[in-house]
Amino acid sequence: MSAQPTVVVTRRLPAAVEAALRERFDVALSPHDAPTTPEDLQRALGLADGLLSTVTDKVTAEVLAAYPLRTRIIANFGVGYDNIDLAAAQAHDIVVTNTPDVLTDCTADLAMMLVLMAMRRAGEGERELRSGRWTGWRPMHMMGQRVTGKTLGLVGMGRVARAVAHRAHHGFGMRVLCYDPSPPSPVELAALGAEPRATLEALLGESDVVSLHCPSTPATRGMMNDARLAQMKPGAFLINTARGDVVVDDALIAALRSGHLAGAGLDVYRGEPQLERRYLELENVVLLPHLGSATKETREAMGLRAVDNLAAFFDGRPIPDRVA
Ligand code: 8YV
Repeated sequence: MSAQPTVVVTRRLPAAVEAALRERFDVALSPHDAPTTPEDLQRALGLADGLLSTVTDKVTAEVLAAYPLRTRIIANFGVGYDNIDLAAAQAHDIVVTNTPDVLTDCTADLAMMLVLMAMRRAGEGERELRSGRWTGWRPMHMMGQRVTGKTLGLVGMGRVARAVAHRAHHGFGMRVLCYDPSPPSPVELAALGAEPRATLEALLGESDVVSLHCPSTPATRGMMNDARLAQMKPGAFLINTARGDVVVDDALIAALRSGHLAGAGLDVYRGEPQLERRYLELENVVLLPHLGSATKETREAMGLRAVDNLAAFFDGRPIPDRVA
């Protein structure tokens, strides 16, 4: 019997996922569950047939220039794969996969939660209560903004955005607009109650709350800059569950400080886990630590999906979630 393929797993994963990996592969599980260094990754790429990576592993062109390079597949745990230089992976004949679908609902739930938390000032309220500053009910205490009937603008209309549209329109009575260079079909949009806008500018100018659902690409990095934030309605909110580098922090902080924007809800940051410290001083920002897909069910499903991708590759079957 031929030896099983070797797979290096960079982080600890739910028990069922680690068990499935052990069953199929000669697996090196993460010993200390810490983000990898470039050297860790190069060592893994030189030793293993497959790598199971996450958002905290930066698989850059420099990392992939490692010699010798044994790895033939990188199964990324997550729908986003901007942590991997796809062109460099392709140049080295390395297959890259992601884990779509299984995290759609939970990420959409979290985006909706940030809409609600930001508009209803939930973080601010909890901080007041926990710090003992709450003096009791009063008619004008911490008045937020009504969500029902407001206009939600979705930037990007992929799986997660569509799930947010469904929740916002059918669950919260919101009007939903969307902007995507390749939008879903009119029939699909109608079912979600979403109206397309031809330009990002049009969407920004009409939305009470804008939620970002685009990947981080050269075209979207820095997209929400001073000019784009200025195009948002005065008193609007910005929600980001996509990637931190889509937003220019200086621009967002200025818009929040000046009062042009009423608030923001952020789950992702440029240079995670570092974040722009000035956000911490702003009461009108809800800050979460990249929890979009963080439910037991979803993290297990993401892991098993990565295992399926690895297994299909090594079995020579069609690879379900190949992105490169
Ligand atoms: C993951 C995410 O937690 O899937 C994504 O793109 O941002 C998150 O759901 C993260 O990528 C884990 O690697």
